[in-house]
Amino acid sequence: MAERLAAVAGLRVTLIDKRAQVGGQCYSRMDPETGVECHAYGSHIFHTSNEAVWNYLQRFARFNGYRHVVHAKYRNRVYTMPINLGTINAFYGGSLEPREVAAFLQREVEQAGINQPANLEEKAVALLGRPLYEAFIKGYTHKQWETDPRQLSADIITRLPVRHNYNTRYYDDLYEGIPWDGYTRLFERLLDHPLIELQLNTNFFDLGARRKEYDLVVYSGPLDQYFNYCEGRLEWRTLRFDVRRYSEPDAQGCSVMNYADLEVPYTRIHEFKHFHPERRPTPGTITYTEYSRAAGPEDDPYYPINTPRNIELLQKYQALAQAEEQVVFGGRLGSYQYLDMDDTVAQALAVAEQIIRLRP
Ligand code: 40K
Repeated sequence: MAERLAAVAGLRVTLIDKRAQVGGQCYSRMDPETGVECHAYGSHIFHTSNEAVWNYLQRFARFNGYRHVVHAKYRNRVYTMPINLGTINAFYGGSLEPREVAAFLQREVEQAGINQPANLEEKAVALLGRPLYEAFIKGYTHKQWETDPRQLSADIITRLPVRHNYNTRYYDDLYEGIPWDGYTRLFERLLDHPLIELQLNTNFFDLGARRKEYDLVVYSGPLDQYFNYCEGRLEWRTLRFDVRRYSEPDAQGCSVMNYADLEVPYTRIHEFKHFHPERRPTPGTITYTEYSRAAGPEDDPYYPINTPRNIELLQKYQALAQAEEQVVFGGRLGSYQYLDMDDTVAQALAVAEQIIRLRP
């Protein structure tokens, strides 16, 4: 939004961030010890089918040819995700052909005998059958949300993608890639405009009377914090990463390995060097082991938790936000919505355009 308001409308923009760096959760940095660029807040894989968003970002970055594939370990075997013909054949030790998959899954589902799924577990079993659910959904979902899937709502999933072929690409969008020289460089180029001033290490809530110097505020912090949590706190999941460095070139052989067993306390391991196959090889590597937990007041919010309580709270805050003059709320934190990077950009472009069109 800063780039659009400055470059298109010639408006002066101050970008305020409490962190020491730009880019929010997309921030990436070179690890000096291994020479590997790490996504400080977990893996970010850009993918979109939105031509406008893709074309817009081409001004600030070249994207490499990375194509995301997710591997998953379960009981000491490795599979690919989402569930595809390779996963099914490896898991059941079979050699099904594409035309046989639908009938095979139907028999698995019938065996489970679930008519009216009452929770996420029953819904998933009604879509996949019990063995595939128990291997690939049960433990992983339990760890993500720290909740037994029988306690989660069935509406969380409407469908579970199962590929009846050996396509292992995680995303089916038209465009995909990682910025050639990293996400942080993308943001630096985006913000490199004489009308944009950066104020890092600055808490928006410490502005006090200086708030009045601005005609418009674009607020992308937590929605409930803006209103001093007056209706109660919106709940989030946060992630914690354990960093490990290796003096060998490859630790796990792929960028993201999911851990499906409930007994393994972490959810995923990220090995960032695999996001840049085009870069010069390095003798060492670095991994981030991911743990999920409920966000406390001091933790970075990552994922909204869409329980009835939070949805009800959100509606109250949305009403307050509507009534707030000269403030627009946006982004994942400002809207309490899980947003992919491309949707976040699309939202920002649309709101910026509206502001520019309606400006006095
Ligand atoms: C959503 C609403 C959630 C929790 C945890 C880990 O891998 C990711 O970062 C995203 C995945 S995929 C996804 N698509 N929509 C949500 C909608 C809340 S979260 N997710 N959630 C993800 C996720 Cl501990 C990953």
